[in-house]
Amino acid sequence: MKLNQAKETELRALCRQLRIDTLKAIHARQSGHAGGSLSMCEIAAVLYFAYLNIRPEEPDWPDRDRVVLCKGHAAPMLYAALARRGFFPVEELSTLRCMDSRLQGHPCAGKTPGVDATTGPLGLGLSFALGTALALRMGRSSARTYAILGDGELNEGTVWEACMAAAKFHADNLCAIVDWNGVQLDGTSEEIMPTGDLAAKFRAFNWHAVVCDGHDVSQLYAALAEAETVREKPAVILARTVKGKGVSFMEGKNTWHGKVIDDESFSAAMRELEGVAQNG
Ligand SMILES: Cc1ncc(C[n+]2csc(CCOP(=O)(O)OP(=O)(O)O)c2C)c(N)n1
Ligand SMILES: [Mg+2]
Repeated sequence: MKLNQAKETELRALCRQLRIDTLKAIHARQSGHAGGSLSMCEIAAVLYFAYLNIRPEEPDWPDRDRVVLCKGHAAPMLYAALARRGFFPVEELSTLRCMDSRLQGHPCAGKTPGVDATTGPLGLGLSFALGTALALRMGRSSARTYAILGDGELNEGTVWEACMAAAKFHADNLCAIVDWNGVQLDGTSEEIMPTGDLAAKFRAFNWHAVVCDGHDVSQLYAALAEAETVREKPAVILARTVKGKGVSFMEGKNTWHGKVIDDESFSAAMRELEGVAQNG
C-alpha cells in the first residue's frame, strides 16, 4: 500500500501545523518537552491522519486501533494530533499542563479523549500495549495496537521483557514504533547507553523489523502497511528521526529535550515554521 501524492502533500502541510501547535502550547505554559515531540511529528501525523481505524466522535469505540505513547513526555505532539483530528477543540491545546486541564504533562487515559494509556515512566508502555493487544485478540477484535517508544527508553530492561513476551504470544496485532532520534535527556544514546544494531536485536527477539526514515510520511505509511501483513510475530518500525526536527537550532540537541522555550527562541522557531515573523 502506498500514499498517493495528494495525501503526502496534505500530511507534510499538516506536520508544519502540528509542530506550530506543539511549540505554542509548550511556550505558553513555559513547560513541556519540545525535542521528542518534534521528532515524532510525522509518526503521529501518519498514524492519526492516514492509518488508524478510529472514530474521533466516538473515542471509546471498542474496535478502535489503540495507541500507547510509551514516551509519554511527547504528550504535546499527541495532543496536537488528537485535536487536529477532532477529538477535542484545538483551542484546548493552550491549557496544556494547567491545573484541572484534560491535557496533563503526560497522557492520562480516561481524562483525555483519544488517549488509550496513561504513561510517563519510561519502559512500561510496551508491556501495557502487549496486554492491550492480547485482550483485543481474546475479544476477537481485529483492532491493532501501536506503541511509540523513544530510543533512550530502550535502555529500560522492561522493554526487552515485553519483547520476549510479545514474541512468545505471537502478538501479530502489536506494532512498536521506535522514534530513533539517537538522543535522550542528557546526551546522545551513544554516550549514555548505546543501543547498537536495533534491527538485529529485535529480530533476535523474533520480531519483524522495518527500518525507515521517520520524517518521510510515505516510508512510514509503507512500513505500517508491511507491519500489518506480518503473521505470528510482532513488528517494530525503527524510524530514523532527528530530535527537535523542524527547528534548526533544536535539531539533534539534547539541551532542547525539556528546556523552557524563551520568547526569543520561540519567535525564531515560529519564523522558521511559519516563514513569517511572529509578534506574540
Ligand atoms: C523510568 C523513567 N526514568 C526517567 C525518566 C525521565 N525522562 C523523561 S524523557 C527521558 C529521556 C528519554 O529519551 P528517549 O526515550 O530517547 O526520548 P526522546 O528522545 O524521544 O525524547 C528521561 C530520562 C522517565 N520519564 N521515566
Ligand atoms: Mg531519543
